[in-house]
Amino acid sequence: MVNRRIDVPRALITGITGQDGLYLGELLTAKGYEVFGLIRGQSNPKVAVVERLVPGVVLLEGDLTDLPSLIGAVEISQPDEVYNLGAISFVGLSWKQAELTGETTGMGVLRVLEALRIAGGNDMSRVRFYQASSSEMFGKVRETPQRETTPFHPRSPYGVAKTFGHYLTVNYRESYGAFACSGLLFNHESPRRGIEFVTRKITRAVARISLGLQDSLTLGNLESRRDWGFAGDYVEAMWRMLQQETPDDYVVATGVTHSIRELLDAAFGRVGIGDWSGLVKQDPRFFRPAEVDVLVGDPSKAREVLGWTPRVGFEELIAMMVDADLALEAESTGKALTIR
Ligand code: NDP
Ligand code: GDR
Repeated sequence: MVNRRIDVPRALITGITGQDGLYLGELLTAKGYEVFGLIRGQSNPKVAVVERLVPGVVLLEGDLTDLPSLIGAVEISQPDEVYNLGAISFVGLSWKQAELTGETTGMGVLRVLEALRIAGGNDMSRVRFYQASSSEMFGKVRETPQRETTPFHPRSPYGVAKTFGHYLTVNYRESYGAFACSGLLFNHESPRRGIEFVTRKITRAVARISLGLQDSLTLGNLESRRDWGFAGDYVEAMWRMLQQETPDDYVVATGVTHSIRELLDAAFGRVGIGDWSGLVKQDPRFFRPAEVDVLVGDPSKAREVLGWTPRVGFEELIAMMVDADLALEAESTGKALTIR
């Protein structure tokens, strides 16, 4: 039984154990929210991390593939705001587990929206909803930079599932008057990024190579370009979307694009290695069946309407990640890695 506080706003976050969930939980706690987080599995090892970083968080058991558990989470938390961050979020995995990606990343959005509709007795006007949409929906881009009106052409099962979730969010806004917003967020990173993603894979390897713990790094396509920002900045944009008078969709990006090669320059440069060519290998198993070659977002609308601008630039972001991995590797050599 949860003893609800009645004097503060309440937020329910799916995906609270992920990179963005942790930053958002911290942000909302600092703003005085009572934070509820959906947690999945029989014994989720990330519970301790969430409870340490988001003090006072109330964790509710549930899964995006299980509608009754979502209805239960909504009924218990009675949220003012719901942030749907939960997903299979790794694009590479989405080809290998396409059905699960569809169920979680796509149908999961439907289930959260239905949980809100059912728990609200068909009244969706009271709760504000944020959907974590993605620049991967642009895929094979037809306009540069990408903005809210740019047509979608997703290139992976993940991108297709996110596109379903995006249109569903728009549809529930139009069908039921839901205060539902879709954030079209470009890549955002941090020391809390999962090690499967290319930024963290590189910064971790650079730290380990410079400490003599690893000889080389194996990657896939070095030519693709992404618009990389700092996750701590991006969760602020999510919150701002739900504080507006009317719901809408926003691109959140830095407006600057870099290649994987430039990422390697920045990361190896941080530890004083100028020529990394002998340290980086390529392997076909890290190439994707269909690639998104170049992404760069136009954040004008977020800047003008939300008053949002990114604070951390590319070089600073990569330096922050390399430094954090150096500290982590030095501290935990020989032990299992932990999320900070
Ligand atoms: P992470 O991969 O770090 O976190 C994903 C979260 O989803 C985890 O908390 C995970 O829980 C949870 N999850 C996975 N499957 C389920 C399920 N079946 N039921 C409930 N929860 C589940 O992602 P990020 O924090 O980086 O991203 C947050 C969201 O934003 C995602 O939806 C992602 O697709 C989207 N996005 C991310 C961008 C980025 O650059 N980071 C850019 C644009 C969109 P567990 O820990 O238990 O596995
Ligand atoms: P992305 O991020 O697919 O953009 O999705 P990721 O870091 O996985 O890939 C970025 C680019 O790097 C290339 N690449 C490699 N990628 C990985 N992971 N591992 C490698 O070894 C490697 N070598 C080259 C990829 O081909 C790609 O071009 C992220 C996720 O957070 C999504 O959930 C989110 O929606 C989008 O960002 C915006």
